[in-house]
Amino acid sequence: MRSATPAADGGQHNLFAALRAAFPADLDATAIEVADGDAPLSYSWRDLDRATAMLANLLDSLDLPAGSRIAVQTEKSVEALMLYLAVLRAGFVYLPLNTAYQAAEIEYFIGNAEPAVVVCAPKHFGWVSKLAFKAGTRHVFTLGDDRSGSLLERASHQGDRHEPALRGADDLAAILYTSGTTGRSKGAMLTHGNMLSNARTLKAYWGWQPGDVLVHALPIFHVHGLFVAIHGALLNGSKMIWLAKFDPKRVLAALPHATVFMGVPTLYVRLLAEPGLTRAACSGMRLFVAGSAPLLPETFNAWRERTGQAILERYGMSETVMLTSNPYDPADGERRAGTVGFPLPGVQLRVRDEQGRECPRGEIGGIEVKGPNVFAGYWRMPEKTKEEFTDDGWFKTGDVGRIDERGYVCIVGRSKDLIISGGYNVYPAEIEGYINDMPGVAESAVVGVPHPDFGEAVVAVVVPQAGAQLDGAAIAAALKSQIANFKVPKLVELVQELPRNTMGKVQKNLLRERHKGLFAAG
Ligand code: MLC
Ligand code: AMP
Repeated sequence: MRSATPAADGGQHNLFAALRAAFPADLDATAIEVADGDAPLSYSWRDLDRATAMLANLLDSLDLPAGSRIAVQTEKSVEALMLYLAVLRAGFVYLPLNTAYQAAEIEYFIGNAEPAVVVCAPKHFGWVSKLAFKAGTRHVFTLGDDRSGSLLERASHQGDRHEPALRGADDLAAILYTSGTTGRSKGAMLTHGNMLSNARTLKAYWGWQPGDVLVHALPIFHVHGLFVAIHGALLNGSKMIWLAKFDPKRVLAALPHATVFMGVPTLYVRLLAEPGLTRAACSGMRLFVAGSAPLLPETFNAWRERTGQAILERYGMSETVMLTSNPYDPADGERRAGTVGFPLPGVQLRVRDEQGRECPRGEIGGIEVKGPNVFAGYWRMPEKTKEEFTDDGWFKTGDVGRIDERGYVCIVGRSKDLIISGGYNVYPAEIEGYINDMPGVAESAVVGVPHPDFGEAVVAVVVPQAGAQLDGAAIAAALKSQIANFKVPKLVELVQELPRNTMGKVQKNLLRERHKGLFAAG
């Protein structure tokens, strides 16, 4: 059975079809060069086309209902990228999962999304398949980072031609799990239209041009690495130099052969620690993009001093893909440290105070956005979706900021209780839940404090029950066996009580203040 549903306007809006149309005429040219494999390895555009067709044919052969979710937790590899593209090509819904997630986290995502297909690393097949079959998933495949596993084996029997499923702009392409103020993760539903419109906007705004080569060193389970970087390169028919894992020395070795690099601020901090980062090493580079977390002005300035290049900082979210960007073209203005630039063409952005009044320039309030990039809502959570939109249809980002006198957007904080560590989001409420469930714990508060490498680091402050003997390191070790490693507090402090205001609310700002120098550089 073909899974295609007619596009509402009869046209083809399948994101894959648009990316495929941008492949260069010479399909034998190199599309991806793996820079950190055991041996030199490259993939042509024809390889991408054929392999995604075979994988899409495999998905089609499974007789999945339209709109089926394909959940994927595998190490980064070109084949994992091909799987993403094949899911788009076949018209199903891609659900990427951070490789650090452990059983309890995966159980929640699979239970909530009810994927028809789960693809996992071969070494995790035992526990992942158990969870998946329990949740009603019919197919569990494996995919290793060395091209091992049942997925490619099964796909190898399929034909290498495939007509992309006809998809409307409003049809779902991906679900990204993210979280807001409270409770469990929510699946942000992104459509083909959301992603294609954003990719086209960025292609024009960032001046993607013939001959561009992207160094790809980010994970491929979040917006930055999966959408912004990959869609950018593919929509421009650009080669990618592919690193399965970020390694500053390998990035430096790749820069002379590239023109574009994208990273979270931690990547720039680590590159700056390399003596090999020089003006000469970056002389062929056209564009350095940073985002996913605030880029410190110190980092921006140090980078400019060392390389002669101004990092272009942009701002986005899982729910919206990219929202704002510092200018690429100097005619549009300078790149200003500490700002995330202007709303992208087609994106509307406003700042409102708590009474709902639009703030004048320079005043701080909640950032709200509108545009073709804004998601279709949270998966099976209509109430939550409603809460996150204003009555007049603007999405409340949960970020707090202002628009400066020249129109640049500055993010000054978050109304959502969220820590961003090395570009990964950590929700204090989730970690507090795990800690509070431990024997002997009365209560806890989790905060983010400045960290020279990760931007923010997770710190837990724990109150033992009367008479209980607790050990901070043991609490951290217990968490490490339960949750993704980047969520584990770098420090667990034991205290007799948490500071509270007169309303009884924990004063996290005081905890942040108390610990702000904990990881001070040097
Ligand atoms: C790794 N560790 C972290 C961490 N990453 N701790 C806190 N925060 C992080 N982000 C810890 C591990 O727990 C482990 O600790 C130790 O570091 C080594 O793990 P690793 O996996 O080998 O680390 P490393 O490879 O050095 O990873 C660091 C990193 C990675 C910066 C390369 O975190 C990363 O790739 N971050 C990018 C995230 C990203 O792409 N975000 C985009 C989101 S999209 P221990 O104790 O277990 O040894 C988005 C929207 C938008 O936000 O606008 O783009
Ligand atoms: P997520 O969608 O979960 O990956 O995280 C999105 C959040 O990351 C946003 O709501 C912001 O809080 C934050 N973010 C992304 N880019 C930037 C940036 N350039 N500066 C500050 N915060 C950012």
